[in-house]
Amino acid sequence: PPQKGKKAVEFDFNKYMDSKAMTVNEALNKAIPLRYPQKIYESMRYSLLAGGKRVRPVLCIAACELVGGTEELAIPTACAIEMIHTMSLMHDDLPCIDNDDLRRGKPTNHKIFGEDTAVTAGNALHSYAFEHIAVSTSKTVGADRILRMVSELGRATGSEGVMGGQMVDIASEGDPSIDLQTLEWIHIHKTAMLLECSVVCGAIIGGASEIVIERARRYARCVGLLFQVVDDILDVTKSSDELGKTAGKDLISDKATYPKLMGLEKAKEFSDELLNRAKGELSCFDPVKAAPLLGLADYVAFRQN
Ligand code: GRG
Repeated sequence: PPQKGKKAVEFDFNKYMDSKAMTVNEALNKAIPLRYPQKIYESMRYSLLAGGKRVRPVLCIAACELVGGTEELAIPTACAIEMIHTMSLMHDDLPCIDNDDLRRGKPTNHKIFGEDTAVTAGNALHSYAFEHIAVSTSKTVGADRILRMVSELGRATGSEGVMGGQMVDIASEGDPSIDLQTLEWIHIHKTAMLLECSVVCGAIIGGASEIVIERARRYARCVGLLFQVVDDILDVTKSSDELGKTAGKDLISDKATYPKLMGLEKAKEFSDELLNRAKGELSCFDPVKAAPLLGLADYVAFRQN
């Protein structure tokens, strides 16, 4: 309920999310058309256009709009981030890593196109993402902002970010002694940094001041970690619902998760705390302008998949 003296902000989050996701899907479809050599583009488009919640590009657009920029300005960067996210999923699904058969409800990329093509098409998506930012935003913003975004994105996805997180995750697989600190390090690097980068790039391209960029970063850091804590909680609660039992599969499997290391109740308390901290970072903004990012934090916290 709204606090006394504060007017409730009317905001249809689902409508916002659907319409932004549709815009992103159209832009992604246009960004990578089918051409020669056909197979690499088919493979890139197969995973890129296979659905997905589009949380990262929508965060990027919402952050840009929060600081006074437009959707149009943020779209190429938002799409580039989704390209990198998609390639990380394609590579994560490979037999040498997670060996998954299904992704976004469809057979994984290597199941359709073969491992050789899935690796190559993933690499192509990674390179193209940077080209897309440089080429498509150079018409609308100055080189200083592009340079900053490219360096944020490179750091967030390289060995100091997602790839570093992936390495520690691989190294600690099946390790029964993994502690909460290591688990958090993995999650921050493997998952939270790209979500954080989405918001930070949105703020940069929208022309935010340093102070606002750092505030957006702190909001996004909480949302990023929240994303993974909720993922871990869902793994437990979803599987217990499916099994009709009280203990879900990830309380008994080898995988280290928040519920496993701190207990389900404490993990839920931690997710509430992260949600409050994320929202607290936005309290200095006009609530109407902050409504999409506040809604996105709730969406991440209360999602069911
Ligand atoms: C170069 C970025 C990069 C990575 C290569 C394979 C690898 C190294 C990293 C793995 C990264 C990974 C799979 C992280 C998990 C992130 C995560 C929580 C994915 C699920 O995200 P959702 O729920 O998925 O947003 P949708 O399908 O909705 O987009």
